[in-house]
Amino acid sequence: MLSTKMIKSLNEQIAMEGYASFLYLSKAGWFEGKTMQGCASFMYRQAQEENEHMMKIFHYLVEMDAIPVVPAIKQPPAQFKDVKAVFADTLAHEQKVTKAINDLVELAMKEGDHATYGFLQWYVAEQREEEGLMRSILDKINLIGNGSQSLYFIDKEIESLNKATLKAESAGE
Ligand code: OFO
Repeated sequence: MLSTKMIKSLNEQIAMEGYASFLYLSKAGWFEGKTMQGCASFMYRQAQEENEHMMKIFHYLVEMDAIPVVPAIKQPPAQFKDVKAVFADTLAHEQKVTKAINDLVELAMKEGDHATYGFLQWYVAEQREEEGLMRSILDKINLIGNGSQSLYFIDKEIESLNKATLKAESAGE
């Protein structure tokens, strides 16, 4: 049985994952406006993933006989300074989510809640992966440059990265 505090915290995490999904969606829209289809596809896929992360917690709460709360929709920003700023913001946001997951893990340990502790390990690995991915994209942007002549090449890089991720996902990696 989950504690009241754990149910509240997991519901807050549902809201955070839902917001992350919307934030990625907003970035997809921004890239569409710049006709950077590779980056837009990357952001759409991330938005979908975050939605799945949200649903995973939703179903976990149901499984544990607790009530999941559908969060209110908080509006993400729709405008971004430039391509590098979009990915820098993405990394910063993923770091914020990692901190929230770590806090949840600590709560589970404190409460001796082994079921939730085990459940959260998937999120720990996922956040490590996502932070690494965003960091490598920022490194690439730093190499290629962030000026208008570089946008085509950044878009192609992200497009191939996105295709590789999709391929790995369909292979179940
Ligand atoms: Fe939900 O994985 Fe990132 O935020």
